[in-house]
Amino acid sequence: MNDQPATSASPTRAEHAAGMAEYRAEGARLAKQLGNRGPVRFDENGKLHPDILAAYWEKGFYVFEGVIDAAELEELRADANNMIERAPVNRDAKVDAQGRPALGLDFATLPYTFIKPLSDPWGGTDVLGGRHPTQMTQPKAAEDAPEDVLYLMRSMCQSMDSGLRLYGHPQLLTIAEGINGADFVPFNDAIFVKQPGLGGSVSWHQDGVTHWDSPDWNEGIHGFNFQVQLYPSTTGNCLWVVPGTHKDGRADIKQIVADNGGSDMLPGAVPLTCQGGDVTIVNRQALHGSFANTSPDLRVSLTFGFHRRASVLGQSGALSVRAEDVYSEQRVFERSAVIAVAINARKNYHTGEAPYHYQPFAGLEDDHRLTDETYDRVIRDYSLKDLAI
Ligand SMILES: O=C(O)CCC(=O)C(=O)O
Repeated sequence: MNDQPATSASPTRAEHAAGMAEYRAEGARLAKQLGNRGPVRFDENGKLHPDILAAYWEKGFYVFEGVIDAAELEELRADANNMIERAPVNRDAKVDAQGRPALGLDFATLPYTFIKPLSDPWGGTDVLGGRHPTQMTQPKAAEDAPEDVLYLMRSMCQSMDSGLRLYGHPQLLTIAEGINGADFVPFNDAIFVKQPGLGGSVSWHQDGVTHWDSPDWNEGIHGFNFQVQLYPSTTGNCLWVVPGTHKDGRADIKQIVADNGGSDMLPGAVPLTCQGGDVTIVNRQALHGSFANTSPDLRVSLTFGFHRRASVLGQSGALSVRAEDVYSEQRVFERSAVIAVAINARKNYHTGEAPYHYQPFAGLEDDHRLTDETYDRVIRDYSLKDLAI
């Protein structure tokens, strides 16, 4: 990581926010013209509506309004807040702010990542396959800002009961099926926490790293990510996307930033503003990023992705997965089992809702009920089996 404190040349929080005001307004104006937001709609067969699919494939992202109802949103907020409160007090600590053992000390990998306030930890580094080649503006934090702030929280299906149930949400899984086919498989999950005046940036990047030079390359080959927004996400704290870039192959980000006079305010980018309970999908090949949160608003985004099975099978570990891992049939089955257990966890809780039928586990539902045994076998440390490409 490269989360060094800002220098004396860095803007203050107020200067950063003011310097972006015009860009934000222009982005919001462009976003309104795109026609890729609204409630989720399905066709007469219960499949994702073709008009939504067409808009997604054209723009590379879609904003679904009001997918998560108020009761579920409250549960997700409560569980995410619990996870935040139970984080270690800093990156080296073992206890939370109240002196309790931090959550996740017994996980194979600690589920928290910390950074310096308002920093860009990945920009201009080799981490995550070097996919963030330029660094964002890192404004100066306030004098009284903490040393370390939370950036990412992982393993939501293990850390949050409501997170496991969300992973089995029938509408979200129907969207995943519409994009990646009925035999779709999981990627990973991470919760981005952008605290007001403290949250760091995520430098401009494209997510995928495996298939850029593949003879079968196409606009859907690296899958997509959901983001479930727990709070309103604004032009001051949200994710930004350059529409249509998922179709163009690997972007020369260094050149794009250089052509923009070195500024990280890339032309044509649009903000994915949302209300709490809205859900976005972003193609993992789209050029996207987010700025340091110099706004007064918190953003918490539950982020989890899905792939086409064919994109993953036989590939090797990438991004935060060990390069020596191979995505065999067995590995794909074991990671996909999290979906099957999540569907059952949701069915037990939301008894009036029709559960999603996950084709790869047809006939195997009884082996994937949520029990102590399946928890240990499937959910515990499931992120070690992530399928990153
Ligand atoms: O939500 C953010 O700020 C960044 C998300 C992102 O870059 C990603 O999911 O790849």
